[in-house]
Amino acid sequence: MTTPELQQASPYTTLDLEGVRTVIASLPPLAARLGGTPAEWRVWEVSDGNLNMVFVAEGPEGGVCLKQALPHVRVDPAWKMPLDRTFFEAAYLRAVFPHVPDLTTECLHFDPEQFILIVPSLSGHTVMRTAMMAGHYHPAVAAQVGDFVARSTFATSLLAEPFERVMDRRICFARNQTLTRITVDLVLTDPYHDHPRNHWADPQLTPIVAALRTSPAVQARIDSLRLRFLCTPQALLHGDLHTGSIMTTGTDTRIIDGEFATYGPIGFDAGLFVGNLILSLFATFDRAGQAVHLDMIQTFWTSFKKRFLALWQEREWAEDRSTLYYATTDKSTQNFEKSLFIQNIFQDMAGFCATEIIRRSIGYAHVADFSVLTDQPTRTTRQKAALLFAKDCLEQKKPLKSLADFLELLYLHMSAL
Ligand code: SR1
Ligand code: MG
Repeated sequence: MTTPELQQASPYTTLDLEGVRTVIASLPPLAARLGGTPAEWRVWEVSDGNLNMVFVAEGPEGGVCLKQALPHVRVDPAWKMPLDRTFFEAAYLRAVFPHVPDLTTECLHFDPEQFILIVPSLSGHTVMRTAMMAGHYHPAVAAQVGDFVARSTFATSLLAEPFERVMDRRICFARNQTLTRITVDLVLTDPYHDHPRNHWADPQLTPIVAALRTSPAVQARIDSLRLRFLCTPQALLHGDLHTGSIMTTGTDTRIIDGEFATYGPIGFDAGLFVGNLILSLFATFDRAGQAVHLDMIQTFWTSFKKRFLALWQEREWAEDRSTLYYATTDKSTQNFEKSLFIQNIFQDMAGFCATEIIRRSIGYAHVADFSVLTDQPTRTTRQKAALLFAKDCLEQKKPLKSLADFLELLYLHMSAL
C-alpha cells in the first residue's frame, strides 16, 4: 500500500452534477449497479461535512455515493489543502471493511488522479446527529458503534496481526499528515490558547474558557493526551468518530467518513463518540431523552469492552500462536494485563471525550446539537454545564477509575440543569 502518485496523467478537476454522471457512466460495474441509462439517473449533491464534495447518484437498480476532495476546506475556500484525503479514506475502508462489513461501506472505486471515492449509497439511513436533534435516539446504535470500535481496532492492532503487517499499515497512514495536523491543532491545541480559529457566541462562556486555559491540571492533561495521540499507535483509528460520521436506520448502522484514519490510541475513537453523545445529552431538554443518552454511553462502553476482550480471547485460542505478543498462559497474569490494557483505553476515552466537548464548543468546528435550544439562557446553561463536565474530566480532582465514576461526574453536572 503506497501513497498516491504526485504526477497525474489527467489534471484534477472538481466535478459538477454532470461530471458525476460521466464518471459513473465510464465505470461499467458501477453503471450496472445503477441500471438503466445515464440519462435516467438522478444525481444530487449531499455535501454535509467541512471538507469535501459528496454526491449521490441513483438509477432504477441502485445507487452510489461519490466523494471528491477539494483543494481547500469546503466550508472555507481560503484554507488550502492537498487532495490526498480520499486516498486515506479509501485505504481505511479497504483495511477495516473485511472486519466490519455490516457496519461500514465498501470502497467500490478510488481514482487517485481525481481523488474520487465511490461507495454504495445508504438509502433510508439518517445521520445520527440529525436524528438525535429531532429526538429520535435509536439506542441500538450505541452497541453497534461499540462493536465497530472493538472489531476495527482489534483487527488492525498487534494483538491480532504480526508486527510486519501492522507496521506496513502504520507507514501508509503515517502519511495522513494534513488531517492529523488538523486534529492536533483543532482538537488538541487551539482551544487551550488564543487562536483566530476559536470562537463562541455567548460571552458567558468566556470565564470557563479562561479557567480551562489557566488550570495547570488541564494544561498538563492536554499535553499528555496530545502526546498519547501521536505516540501510541495501538490500532488504526477512524479518527473522526462523531455522530455526523454515523448513518443509521435505527437497526442498520454504518460508520462513514474515515478520512482522518491514523494509527493512535483506541480511546481516541471511543472518546470522540462518547463526547458527542454527551454534547447531545446536554442539548436534550427532557429527562427521558437524557436517560436514553446515559444508557447509550453505558451500552457503548460495555459492548466495546465485551467484544474487544472476546476477540482477544479468540486470538489466544487460535492454533497459530506464533505471533502472540501476550503469550502467557498464566490466567491471572493474562487477566491482569488485559484489565490494564482496557483501563488505559478507558482513561484515554475519558480524556479525549473531554477534548471533543471543549473543541466542539469553543474551537473551530462547532456541533449543531445546541441549536435545537432556541431559548438563549437555557442554551448557555447547558453549554456551560458541558464545558464544566469536560474540565472536571481533564482535571480529575477525584480520579475517574471506572465508568461508574465517569457517569457519577456526569450526573453531578446534569443536576445543574
Ligand atoms: C477543517 S476540518 C474541521 C473538522 O471537520 C472534520 O469533520 C473534523 O472533525 C475536523 O476537525
Ligand atoms: Mg467528516
